[in-house]
Amino acid sequence: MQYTPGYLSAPAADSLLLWARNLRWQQETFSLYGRQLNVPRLTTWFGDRGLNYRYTGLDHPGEGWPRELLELRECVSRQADSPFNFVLLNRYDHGQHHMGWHRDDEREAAPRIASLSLGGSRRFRHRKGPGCPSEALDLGHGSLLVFDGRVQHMLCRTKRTVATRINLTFRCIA
Ligand SMILES: O=C(O)CCC(=O)C(=O)O
Repeated sequence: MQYTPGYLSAPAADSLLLWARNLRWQQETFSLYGRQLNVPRLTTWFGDRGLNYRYTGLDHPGEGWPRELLELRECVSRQADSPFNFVLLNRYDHGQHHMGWHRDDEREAAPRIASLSLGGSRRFRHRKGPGCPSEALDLGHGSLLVFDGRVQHMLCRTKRTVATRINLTFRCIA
């Protein structure tokens, strides 16, 4: 885990957050015992044209990059030493929006992920595997976390009132 608080200046993080709030967000669903349930967050993405990031049974085709992310992608790629070609954005509007324990270990995705956080600070946990002790990191506005997606990780629920958080996870998809 390589955590850089204040990776973006406050004004740069503020203006990226404003821009990101107005993207076309999707409510994805998953099926459990025959019922369709909402994923507890909103999602959108960008990627190189022709790419398709498929996870949890859903396709996420790349259709190019908005100019607002081009320079950021270059900087984050240099910082993480990885040529990112896809970014998945998650939006957490309140404390019940979260992401449970999982690994990002799809065969077509490189393990290195760079995660930029905007908005309300939220607690991220990581651990070697089920039953292992976990460590916590509070991901603040404008921070960057570079990590290995094969490590189990999650974004915790909270009962606190929290501001909307948007997170951009830069990835390299084959
Ligand atoms: O929102 C976060 O910081 C966690 C995102 C995450 O775990 C993921 O996209 O795989």
